[in-house]
Amino acid sequence: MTELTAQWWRDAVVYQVYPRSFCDSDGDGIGDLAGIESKLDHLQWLGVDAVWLSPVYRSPMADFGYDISDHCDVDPVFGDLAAFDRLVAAVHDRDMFLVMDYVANHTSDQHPWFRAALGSAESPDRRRYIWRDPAPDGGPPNNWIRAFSPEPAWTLDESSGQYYLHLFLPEQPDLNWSDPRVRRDMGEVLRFWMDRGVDGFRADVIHCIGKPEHLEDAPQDLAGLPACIFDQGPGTHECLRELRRVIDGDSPEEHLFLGETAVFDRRQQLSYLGDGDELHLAFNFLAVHTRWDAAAWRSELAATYEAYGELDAWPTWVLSNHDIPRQATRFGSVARARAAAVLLLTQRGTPFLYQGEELGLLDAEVPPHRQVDPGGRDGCRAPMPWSADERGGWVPDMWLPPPPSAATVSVEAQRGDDGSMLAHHRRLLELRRSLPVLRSGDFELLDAPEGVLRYRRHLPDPAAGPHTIEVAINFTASVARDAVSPGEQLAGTHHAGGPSGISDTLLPDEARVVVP
Ligand code: TEU
Repeated sequence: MTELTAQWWRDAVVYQVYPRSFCDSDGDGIGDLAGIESKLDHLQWLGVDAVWLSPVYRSPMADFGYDISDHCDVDPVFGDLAAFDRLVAAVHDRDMFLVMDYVANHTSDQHPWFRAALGSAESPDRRRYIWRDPAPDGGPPNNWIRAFSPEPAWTLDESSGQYYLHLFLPEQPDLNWSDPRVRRDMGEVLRFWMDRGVDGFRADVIHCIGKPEHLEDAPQDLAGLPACIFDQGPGTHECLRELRRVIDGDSPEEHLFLGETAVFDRRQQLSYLGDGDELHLAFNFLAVHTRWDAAAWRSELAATYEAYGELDAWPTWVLSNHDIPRQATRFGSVARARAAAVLLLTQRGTPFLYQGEELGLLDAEVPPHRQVDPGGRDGCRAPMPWSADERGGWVPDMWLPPPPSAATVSVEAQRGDDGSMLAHHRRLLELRRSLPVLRSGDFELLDAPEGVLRYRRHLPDPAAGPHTIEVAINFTASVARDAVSPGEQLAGTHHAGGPSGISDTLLPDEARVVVP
């Protein structure tokens, strides 16, 4: 049974499960909670410490679960509350933590709150959402654009003659967090799931929840961009402090409050940590959008560690999720993704892995007649291949087509192969778990030849293991000399480990972790 320990996330690697695509236990072509439970032994074998579940709440699935119609129930496609309770217990039995998605910015348009709000400007439920009269020309109240397509973030409710705000789909109306009932009820949602045993929340687009009272037009330089990236001002911070108090409850620092701060301004990202009284962790999406280039990563790492260091804050590292092309696809090769795993898992901060990343999955090519996501993100959501057949063990009418080459890029094909991407991840996770210097040591960039990123992790007084570790990554397709200190190799893309790393040369796409 998991002992709740203060700030457990500082020592953890978190694995994101996208439940629809993880494992299907009942053969309906859609993954479910019992399927996830059946694969926990595998995740434990892999060596992750926590599982973050994308939404499993009751939902009409206009945005595949990010449109919630009941915050206190599980959608039947995934199972039921009893299956959820079994999953929590099974995760804890394996000494892992369970983090749940928390979608606070909006609900489904099928949520009873929104059904009650519709139609009557008099209903007290009306104020749970954001309504405005039309502009003088009858059009939307301001120039905000919604996510996924360049259309207004407003939809007219014909019966009342007012528009409601939705930063995402029209089926995802934005909640009004200045309404005390929204704050109270959404706090209760957190308590409901903490009472069921969850260890924390990944809060969806949480930077959006406060809204300025006067929803003015976006300035010209932001006007074409989706409004979900805007800084919504002080209202959000006040809400975050309130939510943090709920999450802390009587046992502060035991439940994680992680924000999907999908913004591209570092200061804005850090602002959601408050004075240590808002989010515990904020996703760093600047790293997600850093291209595969040594100089680009050098400056991203330097800027992140400097900014977080000044605040004594704990960074996060993530390379992929269910919204963006996978890194094997994005960076152009599995060999690069293999080096990227070394980069990700040797940082100071909490790393996140997205299901399938450990196999080096590529995005599926989804033909137009199979596309289902209104945001065009089907490719990275293709079902996880477990067995070495063309559908990765899924039934023929799986909800999305499989990723390419399931026969070789599957758990079954890779588990017994010491040279596989899966084995590579397992070794890196084991190394991180066994070496305090990799988890909490300082970070320092070292000089390196062009195209190579080289850094050192150092722990003045480690509880166990070496004090200093060096990591070197060759981002290029050429051999790089004088690129890494000779020394004992602990892990790497090309050699599993052992006393092989005596040369200072890196092969193309090679990454090495050594004791210099
Ligand atoms: O994503 C928020 C978000 O802003 C993006 O990452 C989004 O997918 C991108 O702008 C698309 O172009 C979160 C969830 O991760 C995503 O799956 C949901 O669709 C979205 O919120 C709405 O809940």
